[in-house]
Amino acid sequence: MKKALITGITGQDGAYLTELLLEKGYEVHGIKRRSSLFNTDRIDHLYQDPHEENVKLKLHYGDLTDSMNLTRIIQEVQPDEIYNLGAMSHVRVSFDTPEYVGNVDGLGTLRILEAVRLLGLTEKTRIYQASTSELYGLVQEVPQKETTPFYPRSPYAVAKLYGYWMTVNYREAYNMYACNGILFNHESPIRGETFVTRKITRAVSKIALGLQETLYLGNLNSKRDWGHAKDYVKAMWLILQQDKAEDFVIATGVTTTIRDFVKMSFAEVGIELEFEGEGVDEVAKVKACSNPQYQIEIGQIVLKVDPQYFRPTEVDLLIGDPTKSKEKLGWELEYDLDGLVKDMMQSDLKLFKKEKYLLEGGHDILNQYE
Ligand code: NDP
Ligand code: GDR
Repeated sequence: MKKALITGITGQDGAYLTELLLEKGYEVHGIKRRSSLFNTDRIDHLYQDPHEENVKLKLHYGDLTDSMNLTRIIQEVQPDEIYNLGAMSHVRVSFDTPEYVGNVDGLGTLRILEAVRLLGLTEKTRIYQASTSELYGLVQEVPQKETTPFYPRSPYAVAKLYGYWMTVNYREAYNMYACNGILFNHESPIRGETFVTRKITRAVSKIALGLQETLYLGNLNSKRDWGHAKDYVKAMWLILQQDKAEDFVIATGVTTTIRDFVKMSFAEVGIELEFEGEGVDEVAKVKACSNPQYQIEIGQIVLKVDPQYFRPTEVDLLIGDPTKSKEKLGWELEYDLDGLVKDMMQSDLKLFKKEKYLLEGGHDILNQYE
């Protein structure tokens, strides 16, 4: 039975990857940060009581800033595969915490690579590094592929650039099986609530149900190549199953503006929008509503721009070329953007219908301690 160790197991990708590896018969170990509240919601359905026999999922307390902790866990687990998904992954927030991001996202990667080397596991342990399309930053070439030059535009991307090159360097210097998956944006119903897609699908659901009036967003013009996280974790696994360690771009090859993602999400609840104005004055109003289940006023302003969400330096256009991953890995997509939006909207509608039902029954779950 193969053993995998996942950093960032409590995150979006960590949860889907754990599910996939357990299905494939792996013993999965995850590193989880200590927090004052439980933060295992995304993997609770996979959790097994450690007192049971034959436990296939084991959690270890740890942190990517703590070399000794990482080294001890890797020594204990002796993993066949390490997936380094742990990171402070929010681009906007990285401008507020640049040093921390350098430590976790940049040096954290080095700590994993160096632990494997020092423990003499270079031949046994394969390493996947969660690299990102943010490395491309300021547009140098479209679509972006494995050979496109990097130009990072945020502390997050600069830290990830260090992780990228450390992974390449350890592969070349010590002959380690260490690879970068350069993944373009991927989303899902369990995407963090402050990334733009989830912020939109949550707000659209609440607006349709009469629980919120307006959604505030930043730059509506940037373009992203969005896929479904379920498809992308399959690529991570495939990257570690090849004869030769290599880096791969994982993307759909289709790009869409934030504005169009908003339109698509509203369309899921039968609401058609019209956009007016420009820049910070741009708004979206309800033009028509074809679903009588959602009582919304025609002309209601449902979207406004708030400059607090603008970034000091923006990445305007991401569109990836997945040719290499399709040809060499045989990687295929199950979800297109339409399928992704549907999946996210269905899940958030269900969530907020439950909230509405409780509110109507006099249970304000958001203010339960008042
Ligand atoms: P999430 O933000 O959902 O998850 C990040 C995970 O990292 C969480 O489990 C978090 O723990 C953990 N983490 C954060 N800081 C530390 C730390 N100091 N030590 C240990 N663990 C830590 O990210 P995703 O699942 O979306 O992304 C997974 C990885 O892929 C990240 O590295 C991200 O940068 C990268 N990536 C993501 C893309 C995407 O579109 N989703 C695209 C390209 C790359 P906690 O739950 O305690 O906060
Ligand atoms: P990104 O994702 O920065 O691409 O990083 P995010 O969803 O945060 O932003 C995408 C684009 O939307 C614009 N935007 C807003 N973004 C947020 N979060 N909130 C808003 O209100 C808002 N309004 C407009 C942004 O300016 C940006 O252009 C994600 C993360 O998962 C990274 O970890 C990963 O490496 C990359 O994707 C690939």
